[in-house]
Amino acid sequence: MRIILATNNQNKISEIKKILGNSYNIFSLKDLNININPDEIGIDFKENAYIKAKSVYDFMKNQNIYEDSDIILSDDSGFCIDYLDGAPGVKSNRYFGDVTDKNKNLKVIELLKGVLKEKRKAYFICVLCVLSGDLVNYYEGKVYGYVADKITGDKGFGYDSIFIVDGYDKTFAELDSDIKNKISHRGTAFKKFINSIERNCI
Ligand code: ITT
Repeated sequence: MRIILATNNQNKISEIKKILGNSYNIFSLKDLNININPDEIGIDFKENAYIKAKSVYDFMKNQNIYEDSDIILSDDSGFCIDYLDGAPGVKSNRYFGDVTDKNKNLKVIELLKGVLKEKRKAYFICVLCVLSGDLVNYYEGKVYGYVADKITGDKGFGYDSIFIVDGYDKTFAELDSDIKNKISHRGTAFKKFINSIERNCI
């Protein structure tokens, strides 16, 4: 069984490989020479996750490289801030335009300038779409915390350096990757996925 990661985000690939460990046969799109970047036009995380997995599935079918036991796995994730009515949310990658992660984080800090801690609540969400032939399954994970008023830490990616996770007095970017993966939105969604595989539900 091959697990094909339907993502072009190298940071996600690294995290996913760490979470899944050595027990699975994992391929990136690059490994299979698949060069596609579908438009994420869905209205929510689930729709976008499906769009990404289905585009890779259709491409592989067309190229005759899809094997019956293949699992295509996509990850649609985002950062949702209460004070911004859930933004950047489903548009987390492009909400602030084509700018660096650092500039996205600075923009968030600016938008929340002067806002009290109680009103800075936020969460990360990850929705996995797992597609194998006609079977489609979804797994969701969330992690709660609040938005910091400055950038701290240099690990991780995206909004990690401004997200202080509940139960820790640290941003995700200050935590070692194994701790982040244990408690993160992605880690939780993958726990559910692994559970399904182990129960032979996929
Ligand atoms: P693919 O669609 O190719 O998978 P992407 O980066 O466009 O890559 P998304 O559409 O799911 O992926 O965008 C999610 C964005 O949310 C991502 O680019 C980060 O900015 C942010 N994000 C997701 N997971 C994160 C995490 O664990 N830590 C920090 N930021 C994260």
